[in-house]
Amino acid sequence: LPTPGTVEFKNVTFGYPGAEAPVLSDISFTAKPGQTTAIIGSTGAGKTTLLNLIPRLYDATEGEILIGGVPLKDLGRDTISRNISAVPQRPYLFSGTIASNLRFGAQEATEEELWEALRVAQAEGFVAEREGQLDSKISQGGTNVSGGQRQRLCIARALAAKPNTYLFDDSFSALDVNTDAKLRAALAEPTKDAAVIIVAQRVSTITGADQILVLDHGEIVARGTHEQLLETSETYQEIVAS
Ligand code: DCP
Ligand code: MG
Repeated sequence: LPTPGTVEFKNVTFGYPGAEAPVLSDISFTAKPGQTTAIIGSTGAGKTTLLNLIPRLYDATEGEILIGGVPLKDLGRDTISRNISAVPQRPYLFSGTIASNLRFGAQEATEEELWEALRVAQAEGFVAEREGQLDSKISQGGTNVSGGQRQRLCIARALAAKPNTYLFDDSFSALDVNTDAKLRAALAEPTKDAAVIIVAQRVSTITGADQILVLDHGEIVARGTHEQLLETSETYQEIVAS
């Protein structure tokens, strides 16, 4: 695999096809390997849209996104999907076993590696309790596991692929505060060389982030660490207070 995955947005503007106003305006930031970049902002601010541009679900209308210094459009779909694990806001499991769901994007992963990914994702316990364990069946859409379990299985799937860029879209908000904290602590080791971008609802999820981007109506209105933003950003103070 190429490039440690520095993700760089350079003056990115994006509007959905057919829409009048852009959803993202002039977005610039760098997410470095070994660091966590958090994105916070109210519903509809454009957080999911921003993340979705990275694996090229859509292409920027203006500006450029680079990974490891290479423009996305020169990287190729295969390289992009091998290097990026994205946990979507509504994570999806398909009909099959737990193992086959986890091996999506990590065909070679051994059972030991799958268990390790489950351990980090705080999903080891409930998988161990299921009859058949890794071979237990998941129904289409994952309707036979709870929402929080589905979310953790999708986090385990992302980890099993061992990418150099992780995108977590609101992946921790369905977890209780305790599990959220444990999971993020466990993530530190396996993601230590990766660029991690986290969209969060809860401020407590991201207080330790290396940089926080405050997104409002498609614009970055403030950026900094938690401590810096508490001093400089009214929008951030409002989010903290809410
Ligand atoms: N939008 C759109 N077409 C889509 C998806 C979104 O027109 N296929 C619009 C709806 C919002 C804006 O884009 O006005 C931003 O949507 P996002 O899903 O990116 O917003 P967030 O992820 O920030 O919102 P939430 O916190 O609710 O997930
Ligand atoms: Mg969203």
